[in-house]
Amino acid sequence: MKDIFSKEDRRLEYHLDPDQPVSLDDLENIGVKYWKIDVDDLEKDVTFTRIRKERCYNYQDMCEIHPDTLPDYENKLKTFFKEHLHDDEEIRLIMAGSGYFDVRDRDDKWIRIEVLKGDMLVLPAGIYHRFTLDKNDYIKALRLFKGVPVWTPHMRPADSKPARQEYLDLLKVID
Ligand code: KMT
Ligand code: NI
Repeated sequence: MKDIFSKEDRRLEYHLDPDQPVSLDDLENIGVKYWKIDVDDLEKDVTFTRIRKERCYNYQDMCEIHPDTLPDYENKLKTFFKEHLHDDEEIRLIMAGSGYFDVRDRDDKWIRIEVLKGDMLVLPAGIYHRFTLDKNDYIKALRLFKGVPVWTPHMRPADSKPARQEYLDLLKVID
């Protein structure tokens, strides 16, 4: 993947040459979790109910990325696309629209994860990542959290953060 992005370029699909599709096992191997959820009937979706309970996700709100609904739209998008990590998991359930989460693999190379309606993704605390809209320029996502939400991004380099060290330890365990 090219690493210098214009506003348009970063909204494109990216493939290695030759193409190398990413499997759910590849994601699991770096601690990223994924489920498919029926967002048209969320409260009846047993997977969603189970995950929320098991993982203690007791907070949720809706994040709609559109110039009319997201205050400070342009700056927020810029920040989402700067490589960063969090002290906590980043949990998103896509209700509508689409976009890309880029995460670093074990070799520090980017993996581009396309998210669509019904995709539920958990990025572990301490993983370097970024987010961009795609060419459709719209996404609506449910943000979940355990406890009082903290969305603070720590821009790379953030290697001295405890969450980073804990993530590196996690990688050793799941290898
Ligand atoms: C984030 O933290 O990158 C976001 O909330 C992106 C929008 S949710 C798909
Ligand atoms: Ni983030």
